[in-house]
Amino acid sequence: MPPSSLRVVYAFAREMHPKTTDVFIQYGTAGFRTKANLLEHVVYRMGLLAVIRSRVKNGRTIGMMITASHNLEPDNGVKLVDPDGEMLEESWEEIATRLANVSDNDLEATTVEIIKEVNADMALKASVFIGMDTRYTSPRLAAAAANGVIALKGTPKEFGIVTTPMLHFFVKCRNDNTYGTPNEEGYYEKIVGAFKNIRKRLTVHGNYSTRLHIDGANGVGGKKLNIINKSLDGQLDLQLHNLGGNGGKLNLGCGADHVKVTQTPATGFTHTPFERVASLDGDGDRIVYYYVNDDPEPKMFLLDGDRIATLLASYITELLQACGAQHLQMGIVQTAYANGASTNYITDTLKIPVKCVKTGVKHLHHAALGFDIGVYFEANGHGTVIYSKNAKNTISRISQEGEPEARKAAELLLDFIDMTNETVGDALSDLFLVETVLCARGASVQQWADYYTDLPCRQLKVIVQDRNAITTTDAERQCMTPEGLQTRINELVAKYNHGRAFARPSGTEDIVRVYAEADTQTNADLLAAEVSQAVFDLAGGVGARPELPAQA
Ligand code: NG1
Ligand code: ZN
Repeated sequence: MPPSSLRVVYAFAREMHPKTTDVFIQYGTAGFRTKANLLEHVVYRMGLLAVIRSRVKNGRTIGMMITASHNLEPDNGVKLVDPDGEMLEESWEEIATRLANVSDNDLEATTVEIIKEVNADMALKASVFIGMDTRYTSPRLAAAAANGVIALKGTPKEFGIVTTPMLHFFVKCRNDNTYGTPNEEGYYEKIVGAFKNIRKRLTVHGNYSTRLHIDGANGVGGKKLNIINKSLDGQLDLQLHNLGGNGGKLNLGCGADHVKVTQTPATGFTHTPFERVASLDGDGDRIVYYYVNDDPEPKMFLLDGDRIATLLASYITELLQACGAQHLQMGIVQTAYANGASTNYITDTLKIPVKCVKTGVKHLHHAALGFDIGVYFEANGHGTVIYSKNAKNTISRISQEGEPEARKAAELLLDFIDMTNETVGDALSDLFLVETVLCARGASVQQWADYYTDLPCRQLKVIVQDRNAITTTDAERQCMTPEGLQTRINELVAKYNHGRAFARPSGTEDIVRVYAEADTQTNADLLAAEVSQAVFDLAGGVGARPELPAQA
């Protein structure tokens, strides 16, 4: 395509998706994310970039997902998905940021510049898959995305409302047809199909109950489970809540992030003591479990991403042993937010290697690739399992040539692999994995919770002038700047039994996040507040200084 025909890039921008704001926007851990009304030009331009990316990848399909995940309704966002269903290559984040922020007048020239820089052959075909969440601003943004693709003569394919992990799955399948069929039916067929296969091999026994409550965060995940539920033949007794409609607002007072961060149950339905609840986030890529007890003031017990990781890893270990493939190296990848008790349990009880990396799924995914089988989860419930070719081949061989018992375990493991969305953390796939393990063990949710006891913890946010004034090292567990902050944190942590705390700039919000854990909830709350004050004082806090909790 000669650069002269890029005129249409400018024409579309001016006529349909003009840049109406000078607010600088950055491609962060989860793509671009901000108020929906600031995004239309950004999404249009990401449509352009997706076409360029597709051509750089020899015409392989690129994904675009319109969502702001667990954020509230007024926000929205866009992120690009690379050909194997993984997050956009990190070196392109700067390119995306540049393209999003130039003026409409400079858009054509910048597009030409980027095409040259990345050496895209504009004569090639380009294919872009587009998906969106349930926000009312999403259809408009998805249309802007498609226009961006069309402006550079790429072919958009719109999937409508899908979960984020579904879109990742479609992209992967489109580029690698051995993985599955690139549409919603293909997704159900593979992932739900594998769950049903497994259920035929297992008997419901012990304390496991098929009843599972779902907090759908009033987003897309619950809606899809409603579809899946109809085909489940009673293998699960799903009680669906917060499906949107009935006045429930997306992620407001419900959903995985609400449950995890506030450590309180979702609103919007009545909880029955000791019954499992799985809480999804707005775009269906995070899941946490919880239950409440029968105290007069019911207490909530949370089973977060760390719990899910340990549950899955311990079950996979058992199956590997049963099929005589224990030489396959399994590892767990976590971030600094992982509860210290989970890390100790992995090391001391499960005796599985564990790695800590920077926040952001791409870092976890990358580290997990270093194992034959890598289990990675953020504490917030975003994670999955990935299996190397070597692992898959070995298990497949055993399923054909092994002794009868080994064969059985290998067949189960093959279904377990099929049930896993390896491209990215997926609440629905994770749900089926968890339910499989609990069913196989005949375990109730309390028994699962008894595997280890979490250290009480607290997460807080601090507003500062420039969050990048805080720089970190050691997988974000230590602050390098501002000067004196780490020393202060060390002094505070030293006052508490089992104390641990850190502060890091968020990649998705203009804030600094503070995390603390300690022997009691009072102490965790106090330590988090004290560290917040230190951040406020030493890193240029804005507004009111964080207060210590009342009981201090
Ligand atoms: P930031 O805002 O950088 O902390 C949050 C989550 C990440 C990840 C991204 C993307 C926490 C503490 N942080 O990032 O784990 O999920 O959003 O959505 O949960
Ligand atoms: Zn999400």
